[in-house]
Amino acid sequence: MEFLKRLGIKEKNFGASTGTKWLETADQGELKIHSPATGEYIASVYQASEADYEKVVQTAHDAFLKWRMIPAPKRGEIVRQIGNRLREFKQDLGMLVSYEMGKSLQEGLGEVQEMIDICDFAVGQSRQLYGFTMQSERPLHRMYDQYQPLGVVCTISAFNFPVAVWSWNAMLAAVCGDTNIWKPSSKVPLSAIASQNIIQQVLIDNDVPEGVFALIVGRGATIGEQILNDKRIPLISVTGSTRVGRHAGEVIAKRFGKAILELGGNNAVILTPDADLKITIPAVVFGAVGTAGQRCTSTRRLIIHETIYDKVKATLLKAYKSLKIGNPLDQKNHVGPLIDKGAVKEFTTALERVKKEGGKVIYGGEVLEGEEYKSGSYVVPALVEAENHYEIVQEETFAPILYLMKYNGDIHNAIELQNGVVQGLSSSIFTNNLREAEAFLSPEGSDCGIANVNIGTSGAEIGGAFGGEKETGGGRESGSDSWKAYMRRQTNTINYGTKLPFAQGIKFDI
Ligand code: UN1
Repeated sequence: MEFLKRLGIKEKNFGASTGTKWLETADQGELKIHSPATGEYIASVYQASEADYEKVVQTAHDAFLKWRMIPAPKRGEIVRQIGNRLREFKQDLGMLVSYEMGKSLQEGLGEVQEMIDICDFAVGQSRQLYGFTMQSERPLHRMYDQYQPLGVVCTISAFNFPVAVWSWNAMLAAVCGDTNIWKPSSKVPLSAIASQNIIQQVLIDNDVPEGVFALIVGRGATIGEQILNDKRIPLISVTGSTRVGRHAGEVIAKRFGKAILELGGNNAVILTPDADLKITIPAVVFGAVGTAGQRCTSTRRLIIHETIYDKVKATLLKAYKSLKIGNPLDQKNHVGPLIDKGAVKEFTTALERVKKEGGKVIYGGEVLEGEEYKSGSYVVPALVEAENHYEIVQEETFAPILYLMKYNGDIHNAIELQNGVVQGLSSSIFTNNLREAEAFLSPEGSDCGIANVNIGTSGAEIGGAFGGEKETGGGRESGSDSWKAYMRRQTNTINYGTKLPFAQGIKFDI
């Protein structure tokens, strides 16, 4: 396929790079990557060895010592050029993301657009990275805080966003003066290798120190554990399940490392009697079936006022019936495959469990068969009537299942249901009622990291801080002031007088 060639994907690819140099290990096993869209074999990736890991970390560390002394706007200039390269390759990389991961081409292109956007954002940020100036209580003293580069950062990304989440972390890290090691999901390493190939030319053209943008594809049980335990890596950003994140968080905390954890979500949309259904229905359907329900931000629960429940249910049923399921590269289709057969199993198991608990599957749930679906990863998105307290509803199932539930009375009852789960990533309300919207956004409103009004739970812009509360992990990445996590904060007090007054008026004469 031509686009694979243009992205530098060969039949067999190495899994570790220090920036422009690929490490040529070929004896640690090969990942054979098939497209969940068609079942076709795409290419293979050699997994990195522990020795490769050692080399990558050392190179990233050596690079940090140089990179941190390059003025931030000059580092921003590299990121600006990376953004331009990504613009050139948007179509090809978007296609690979869609082909390797299974999300629709529109969403694949959207993911690359997120990469471009975060590059632009990081370039602007590179001329800011502001600290405060404070007023000292002592005469002839000056006090301020400044942000210093932190060191080697590692981004462990998940299969569902094969490239964007890396760029949120790596581009900010780069302007902050850090170097970045990327450990992508072993389910989608080709998109990572292609991204590395795309940025490589910028690194060569600008003589960027080897190790500023590194990549390592390897086993979680070996390389992953090495990363978590490695004191040379002061910050690790982990996107994944709550189970994976809990373990990572514990290991990193033990060595006083910093962690950004983007873990599970169990995102709800509240529909009040004042919701404008014209915009609500497409938002809910996109939120629930986009990326085949495999976004952290996917809509999983719909909390509907009892007075509009039947109407919403009927409209949703109609919308679900019109969904076209099939090859995500074909733009007429709305829903692509799940990532693999394991995910299909989780989907069907969840539906079995909800039925046992008293839920009612009112649409979908089938695993599709036939030539178009021969990868075995296609399912019909499910609509299920359920209750919030069911065990399965309390869990995040990474698949297109939307649980419908009723609330009665006022908005506070809906908010209680929305907050009544252990996760806290994204939430939204559809209403034209100012009081309801403001209650939802108030201190007694949504307890999530993201709370939207008249917008779905997924599809956040990069300009906001992205992340969640409770078991979602508490980290923030991407926009707003998330950059601060990638820097070391330092308070400076300078005495430019001839006396030594102590703070708090303490007398100490010698
Ligand atoms: C994720 O699912 O891990 O808000 C990230 C969104 C995307 C990012 C999702 N911008 O849906």
